[in-house]
Amino acid sequence: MSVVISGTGLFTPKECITNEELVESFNNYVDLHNQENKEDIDSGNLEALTPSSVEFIKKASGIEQRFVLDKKGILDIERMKPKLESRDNSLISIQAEMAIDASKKALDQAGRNTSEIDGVICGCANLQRAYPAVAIEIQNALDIKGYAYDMNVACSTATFAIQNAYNDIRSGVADKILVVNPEICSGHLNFRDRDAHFIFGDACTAVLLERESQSKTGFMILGTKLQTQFSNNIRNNFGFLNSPEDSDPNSPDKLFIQKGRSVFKEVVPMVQSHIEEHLFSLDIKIEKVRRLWLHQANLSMNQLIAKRLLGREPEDHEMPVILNDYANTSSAGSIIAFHQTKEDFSSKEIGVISSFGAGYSVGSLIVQKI
Ligand code: CO8
Repeated sequence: MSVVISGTGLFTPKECITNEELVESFNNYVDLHNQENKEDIDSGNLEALTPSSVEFIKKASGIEQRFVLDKKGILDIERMKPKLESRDNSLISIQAEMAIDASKKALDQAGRNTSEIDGVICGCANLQRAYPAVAIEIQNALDIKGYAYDMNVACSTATFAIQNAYNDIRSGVADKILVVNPEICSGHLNFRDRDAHFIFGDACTAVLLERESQSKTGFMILGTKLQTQFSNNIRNNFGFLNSPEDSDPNSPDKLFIQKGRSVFKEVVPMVQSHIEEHLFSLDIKIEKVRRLWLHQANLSMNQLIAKRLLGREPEDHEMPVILNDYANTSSAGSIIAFHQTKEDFSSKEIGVISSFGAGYSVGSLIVQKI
């Protein structure tokens, strides 16, 4: 018995920040900071901040813009973080709202009602609260019976969550499960950090999985494979022990920090061998793979992974890129690429969805159009 991805959905925030807008705001902040601290900088007590550049961002990452929940707060140099209204407990939370929108689209695509769903898994790099689970809130709002839970494997959460759903459906625990990835990356991005201020955007994806026997459309999952290996190179120390530890809640380590170069060097070979081993275990040659839907963090990284796998430069249609428009949306990235470019697949054609990121963590799904 196998499992099918019968529908996908995407929530994209209405507001968008171009590289030009982001760099203009960042450089205004740098000018102001350097003017205000001129004496200390001149006397050598403080290092001057260095401006960012549109050319660097495009060249180093491939990112051209990002969608965000709040543009004004991010670009305001007195604030440099999104301004989100606090909602009282009687109102739906922001992440649940994003996920409900994406879920309805996935259900529509699959031709399913919420009454047919047995469970919800909500996974993302940053959850807005510890409990009750955002997944249970989504389950409640959509009137879904069964069970729901949250999980976090940073950028790899979608593939890890899909493996959970896949195993539950195969074992008979459930027939149909919704996996949602509401990523508000702008909430934990340090917009004052020149090395990272351009990297992330916000979005939410939803994937509906169901028993193969019950779906006539979609993509059959031929296999799943997960891998983790500890690294401090992508880290965020925000957490519930910050207060008892008397740790400064505003210190930069409470936001996203990475050693981008090391991540690039270490993760590329990890992902390459991971996908090669996965395909080998299923006796599928790389020539049979029509498309690689890779995690959307860095364009050169994806080009290098695809080149090493294919043994040649990838064609654009073999490795879709959405990070130019969306930036890195953590676990949603590879699913956005899949969602946007899966429609031209013919029956029996094979593709690979692969996520990678903090942990380190790598996940892959080999899928075949029904
Ligand atoms: N403008 C101009 N110049 C800059 C800027 C800037 N904004 N930033 C850095 N530079 C300069 C540097 O100072 C350096 O100058 P010099 O050579 O004089 O020292 C030069 O540019 C080169 O800097 P880098 O070596 O850092 O630049 P790279 O070419 O390596 O590019 C990247 C940096 C884009 C970060 C690249 O290394 C990269 O993308 N690596 C892969 C990262 C990756 O895949 N990360 C995945 C993490 S995502 C994840 O797991 C999710 C975590 C949870 C999400 C939470 C949401 C917030």
